[in-house]
Amino acid sequence: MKRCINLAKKSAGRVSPNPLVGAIIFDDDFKVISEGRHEYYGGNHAERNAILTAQEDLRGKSIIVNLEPCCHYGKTPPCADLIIERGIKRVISGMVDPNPIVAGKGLERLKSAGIEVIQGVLEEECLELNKFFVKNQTKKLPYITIKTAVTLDGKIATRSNKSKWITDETSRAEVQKLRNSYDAILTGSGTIKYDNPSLTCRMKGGRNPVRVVLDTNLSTDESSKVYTDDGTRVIIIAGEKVSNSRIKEYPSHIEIEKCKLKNNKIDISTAVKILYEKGLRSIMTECGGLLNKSIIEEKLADELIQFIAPKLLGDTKAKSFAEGFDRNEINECNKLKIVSTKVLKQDIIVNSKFNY
Ligand code: AOF
Ligand code: ZN
Repeated sequence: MKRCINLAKKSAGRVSPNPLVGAIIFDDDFKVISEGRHEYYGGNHAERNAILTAQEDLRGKSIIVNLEPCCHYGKTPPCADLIIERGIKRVISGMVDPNPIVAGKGLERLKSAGIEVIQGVLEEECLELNKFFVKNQTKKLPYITIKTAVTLDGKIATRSNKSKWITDETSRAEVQKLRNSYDAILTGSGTIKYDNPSLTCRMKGGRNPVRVVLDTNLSTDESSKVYTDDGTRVIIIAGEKVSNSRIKEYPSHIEIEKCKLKNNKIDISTAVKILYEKGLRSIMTECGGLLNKSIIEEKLADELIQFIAPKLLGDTKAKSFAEGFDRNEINECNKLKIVSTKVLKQDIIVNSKFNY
């Protein structure tokens, strides 16, 4: 199953809104006969690819797949039927498909055909692999990760908004990998003005994420790097009151959506729903503390990834990655669960999940 998960990961950033799936066919001596993965949206499912690449008769063989085989006619016919047709005798599945049109029915069909089914192998790892898909299917919302580069005292910038460079080049290379796997990067107008980031993916073989800027009053400069037309989608979510003449001043490849306001700022819950409807199923923020705070306050954030540098700013006016809460008691804190830590060259990555 670990091999299956690693195989599936090779398609990171390529299959959205579909899940990451790998499948391996093997015989009773655990000799691998073939493997396949879902490579791109609309393409063959992993099981079909594994079955089609096999050079031998599959009767009596086993297939292991990190997601329950499907039983529906979508872009391709049901994988469960193909598995039955080829005489495979055993299916090992990592997790039940949260998609309501499958949801256990794929495994049921296999069992009714007399196939041995083992379900739930490395289930936790499989759920983590497809965390975006699970959130989308169960909540009809994008999976949202807050990404930060902070000092040991949790600061992302000085009082004059200088943030280059808190973390080192090893951390920044990791960020490139993340950009490759999320559908979109979300930022705010302040970050565009102070940092002028490009938010592209410079990883070898990577692909650019969609860039999304929340800009209530359309105050960002049209020539900002984030608005460069490099063939990837760029979206601005603006306040409902912006004028059409101001909209026309932006380059024509930019999609500008008007959004309802809350306390004179973009209503983040509505903005996130707009982005989901535009097909964005996983979003990573690279922004200032006020936008992150709104996302946390509205219980929209799923995960926090902190790149922590061994530096101390120690200035009360320095900027935090989440700020603006009015809290007097420790029990008002947001509670998270740390899921992993990793030491890089000098910096560390702390990965936590929100627990509302
Ligand atoms: C995939 N790849 O390897 C498996 C999937 O739109 P379709 O026809 O490709 O169907 C997508 C659904 O198929 C998806 O939501 C999931 O429930 C199921 N399994 N999907 O994209 C795969 N095995
Ligand atoms: Zn399928």
